[in-house]
Amino acid sequence: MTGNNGFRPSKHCLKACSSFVLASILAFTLQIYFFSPISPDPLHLPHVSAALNLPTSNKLQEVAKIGEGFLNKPEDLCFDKEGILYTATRDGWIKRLHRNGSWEDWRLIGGDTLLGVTTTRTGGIIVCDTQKGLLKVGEDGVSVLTSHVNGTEIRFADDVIEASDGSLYFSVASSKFGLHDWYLDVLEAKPHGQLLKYDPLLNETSMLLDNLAFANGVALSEDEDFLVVCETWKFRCLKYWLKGERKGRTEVFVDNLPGGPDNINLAPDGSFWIALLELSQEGMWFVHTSKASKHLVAAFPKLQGLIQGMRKKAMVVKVGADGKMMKRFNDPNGSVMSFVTNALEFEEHLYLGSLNTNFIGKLLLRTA
Ligand SMILES: [Ca+2]
Ligand SMILES: [Ca+2]
Repeated sequence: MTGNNGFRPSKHCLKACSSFVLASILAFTLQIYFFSPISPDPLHLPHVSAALNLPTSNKLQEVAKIGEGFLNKPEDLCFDKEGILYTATRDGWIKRLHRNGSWEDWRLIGGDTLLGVTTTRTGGIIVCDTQKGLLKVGEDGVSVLTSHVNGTEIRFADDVIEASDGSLYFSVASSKFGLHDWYLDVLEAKPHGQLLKYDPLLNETSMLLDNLAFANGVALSEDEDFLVVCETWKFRCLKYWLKGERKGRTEVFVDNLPGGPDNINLAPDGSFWIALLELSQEGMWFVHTSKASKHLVAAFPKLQGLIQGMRKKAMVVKVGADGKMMKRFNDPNGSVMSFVTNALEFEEHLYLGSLNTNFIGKLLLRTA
């Protein structure tokens, strides 16, 4: 009797326990699906690119570290005509490097949301603030140039370039997710990016393109006849014609890049330097092809850190004005440079910005 009495409650208990576990799994699954911040599509991964035929090198490990310890994750940088370097850092500063090698805390904007910068012909710089829009920063202070397009607030302005007529072309990476949720935009894999134009004479902002897949770097061609805008998670850059018969038309500039393109800069020879992001670590790409994995990662943001490959590597490529791959530099294990977001050529050196360093990398190009 005792044995039987002892057995019945434990069977009962087992049943209750398994019901509880099943109910928990169901609740957990419902929680992940119905309260998910994303409604994902599968991400189409790039085919093997021509860039992979270029030899990999450890070239990015040869950089000199400039401003080390003084620069908190300098995502982008630019030079003015005097050769002064400007960068925006995660602590809300615009910092600059003078010709004599001295760094200056130049202007404090605040926040941790500053990204792309460019110099202007009339002096000062323009900076993308992912919360406020497009800011002008000069000796006389900081002002907001534009914060709305078509009556909607501009969120996540990412990169900007000035044309010789003073027009500013800039990207909005995502109109749905903010800077700190950028990985959700990649997981969702729906195009929320835009290419905008600010006309300083009319003080108007207009939309040139929308439905871009995380619109990131923006550069002008040597003759300013076209813009190149990077679509990070389509692993490609688009060409938007500003002049000639094809004005207003869009075509693919380069695709099947071996990483997600971040910022892009015109090189002195008319080609372009592009920083590429490793969106996932090797072996983890399945996350981007499975909706269930995407929901799971979106529900537990800490998982993103385990999947992302940006902090483990760095890669930049040089692409000709015809879209042909010319060079490829790597830090294959991220031991010196990682999460490189920008590569800008100036006076025979390549300057590398990053969202994972406390310095700007400087690489001599003559021997590269
Ligand atoms: Ca830039
Ligand atoms: Ca960027």
